[in-house]
Amino acid sequence: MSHSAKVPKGKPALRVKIISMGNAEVGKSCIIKRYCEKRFVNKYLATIGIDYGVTKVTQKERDIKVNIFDMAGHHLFYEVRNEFYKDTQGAILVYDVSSRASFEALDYWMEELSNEVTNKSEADSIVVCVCANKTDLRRAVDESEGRLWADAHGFHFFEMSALSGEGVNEMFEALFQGVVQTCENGGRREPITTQLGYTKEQIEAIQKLKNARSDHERLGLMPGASKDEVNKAYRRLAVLLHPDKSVAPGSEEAFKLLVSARTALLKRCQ
Ligand SMILES: Nc1nc2c(ncn2[C@@H]2O[C@H](COP(=O)(O)OP(=O)(O)O)[C@@H](O)[C@H]2O)c(=O)[nH]1
Ligand SMILES: [Mg+2]
Repeated sequence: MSHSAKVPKGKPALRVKIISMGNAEVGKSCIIKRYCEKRFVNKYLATIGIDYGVTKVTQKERDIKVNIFDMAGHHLFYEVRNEFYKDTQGAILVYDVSSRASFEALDYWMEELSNEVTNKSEADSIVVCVCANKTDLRRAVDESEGRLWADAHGFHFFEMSALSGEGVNEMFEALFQGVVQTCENGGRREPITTQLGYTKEQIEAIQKLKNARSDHERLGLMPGASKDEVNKAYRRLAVLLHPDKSVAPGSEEAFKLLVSARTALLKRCQ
């Protein structure tokens, strides 16, 4: 963002198109305003159609003119929205960590995106940053779940709060860097290599152990399950989640829940 950086000859200012996606009220407009104005605008004006903003940044000594199209999340505005997917280079795909539904809607948004761009190679060239917003609120979605989803799609992942400002700049930096890189690659997106070291199966097992309302449910058993069934279910989960083997966040806590559920169920089998 320095003004002194001269644009090297042969590298004209880049024009970049960024769009926002995600359910209504997840904080898309606030994230953009936070970045563009460096402050949090605590006013809620349901975006009608599209808001449009321009900002300038410098990335690798190259001036970039960023055009940000802030989309409305309501399905109602689909007719307005669909025009604007064309020629997109970067997207922020936002959900609210306090709303499970907004996280579950990410698949819908990806589908809409791939339906609206001309072809798959255009969709694959878009640099996407998944934004887990409102980390200042009580969580309904763990960081590990969000990371896993982003990782499976080859997207960047950032947790943030537009309210405190935490994480917002880092996300935009990565987004612009990714877009410039993609332009320099002739439109091919750099693959993101992450090594999470854990699987969807592990994260789902942890969530189930944490959220289940009974010990039977924790082990995935019907009431009245036999001793053998309890032990079998226990072993399957223990292999998945043993803290010595699993690096999935929450494994230790989940393993403790597993052990105590098994103990309680075996007592009832006597
Ligand atoms: N607590 C909290 N509230 C937020 C945050 N970001 C946005 N909001 C609030 O969420 C509501 C929706 O924000 P907005 O940016 O309009 O969402 P959009 O519909 O996705 O553009 C507003 O009431 C904001 O004040 C955040 O990080 N934390
Ligand atoms: Mg908005």
